[in-house]
Amino acid sequence: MGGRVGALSGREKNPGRSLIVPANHWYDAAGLTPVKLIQNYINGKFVSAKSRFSDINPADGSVIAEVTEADKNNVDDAVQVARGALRGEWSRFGVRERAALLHRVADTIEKHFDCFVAAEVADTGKPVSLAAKLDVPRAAANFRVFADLIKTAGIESFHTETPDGKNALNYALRKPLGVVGIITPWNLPLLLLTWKVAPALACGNAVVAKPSEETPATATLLAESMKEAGLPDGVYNVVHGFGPNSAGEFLTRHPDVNAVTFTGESATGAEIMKTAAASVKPVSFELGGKNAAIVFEDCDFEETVRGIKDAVFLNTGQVCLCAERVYVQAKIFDRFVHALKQMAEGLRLGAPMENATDLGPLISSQHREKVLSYYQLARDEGATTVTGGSVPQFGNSLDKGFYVQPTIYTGLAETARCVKEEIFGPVCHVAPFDSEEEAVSKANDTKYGLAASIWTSDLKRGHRVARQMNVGITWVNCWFLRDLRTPFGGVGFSGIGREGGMHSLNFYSELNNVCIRL
Ligand code: NAD
Ligand code: 6OH
Repeated sequence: MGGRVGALSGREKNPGRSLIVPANHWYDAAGLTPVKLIQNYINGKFVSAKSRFSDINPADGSVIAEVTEADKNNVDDAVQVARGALRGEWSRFGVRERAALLHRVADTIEKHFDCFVAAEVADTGKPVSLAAKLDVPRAAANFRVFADLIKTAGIESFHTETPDGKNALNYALRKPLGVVGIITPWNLPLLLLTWKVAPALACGNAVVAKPSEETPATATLLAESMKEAGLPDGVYNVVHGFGPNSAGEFLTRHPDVNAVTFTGESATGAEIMKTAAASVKPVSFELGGKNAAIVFEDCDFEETVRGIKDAVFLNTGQVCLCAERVYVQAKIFDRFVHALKQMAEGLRLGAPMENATDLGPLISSQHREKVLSYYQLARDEGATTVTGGSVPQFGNSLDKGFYVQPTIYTGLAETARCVKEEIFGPVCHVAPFDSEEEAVSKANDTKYGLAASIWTSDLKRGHRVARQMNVGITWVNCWFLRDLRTPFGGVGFSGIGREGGMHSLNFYSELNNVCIRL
């Protein structure tokens, strides 16, 4: 990698900032003419395909690049080379070598930090400050954490004494699953991809990744990091395309893919489960949410308002963990709504590459239609609009982007669709409650169960309420504060299984128990 000021669209709008864009797939052989072509990566090489689709910059609707859509043969090639790689040089990498390699991948991500940030910002429209603070550092951290963990992960062992007097030693061997299919969404593209790639490689698997069609760039850049770090060809492969009848389905249906790990919408998870069922593949699913925040009257008010502002609006509300339902104890309800409204109105919507920007656009025109249809529905369902509810006007090229106003509603019934369905935008409904019991009951009244946050100065209450939350992750007086060793996942429609720390290592490996008669 290396390169020069390049083809990413943020550049034109922000001439002051130099973006380093890698040569390989962004430029032709002379390294000068932008080819703006993002290709599949199979067996250590960039591979083209006949069918193409456009990678759109959500900040102004411009085309960033053309992307080659993998056909069935490309996906099959990727799976077969991954299978082959499992038998080759990669199989001779011991734990220490794999860990060292993962650290080198993290090093290359850090070395090409600006490049990854620029690519992520261009694809997603997220503010450069967020990509630089969250997405790219977390990608490097994902590799480092699993590099360190695999080195120290113990194996289960038991000294066995049977009732009839036999003695044995049992111990479990950790082996790779084989070829892992990885399907990821567009909201935190590199973060969520590496959250799966890193433990999969730590366990010795080979992977075929299918990033979202909306955000193909950083998965492709990662291929270059893998190469630079010395990963044998065929161990990390990328196929681009869509879901049904495209690369996503071809990958999940493929009989030689041993497991599927997926992050995305619950309905997509259900489809993938059906497809993967034919060959009895293990699945790990991180799906949608309709997360609640519960704000008690004894909370640290200022800190809580700031925390809820992040929980609702970070990444333009496009984080699976975002709070779309905020329950506030009646005594502080009016004051809280007013303070959150001021916070929302203080958020600076703008060009993603500007350092001062707090909120970028939504990912696509189609997603904006969805979010705006919920804004309309909220009004139809009788909501009071505290702030927002519409599309901002900039008077420049950003008007062609997919922006919406940060929005707060009150006054909806708990049965309203806007209180029940995941919107995935910068929007929340704030409702009052009287008792702790009522808040818990309302928060848990959902088919989802990903995350919850509880805001209180009473630590006993924090523990008590956390225990009653029907979710995979509960935060007390914080939100999205991550320790990568902890179990991460959801209940109900929010997912199957847990990833994080040993939970990831256990999903990405087969345990083979050995019993030795003593
Ligand atoms: P999505 O489900 O539409 O797409 C995710 C990925 O699945 C994409 O790569 C897509 O091409 C692929 N895909 C779609 N249909 C497929 C099929 N039939 N077979 C195989 N692959 C298929 O999700 P999205 O719109 O990209 O992301 C937003 C959703 O993801 C939200 O619901 C959000 O809550 C969820 N999400 C969950 C988490 C979590 O950790 N729980 C994290 C991020 C996003
Ligand atoms: C969803 O949009 C965010 C998921 C976050 C993680 O998977 C993580 O590991 O922090």
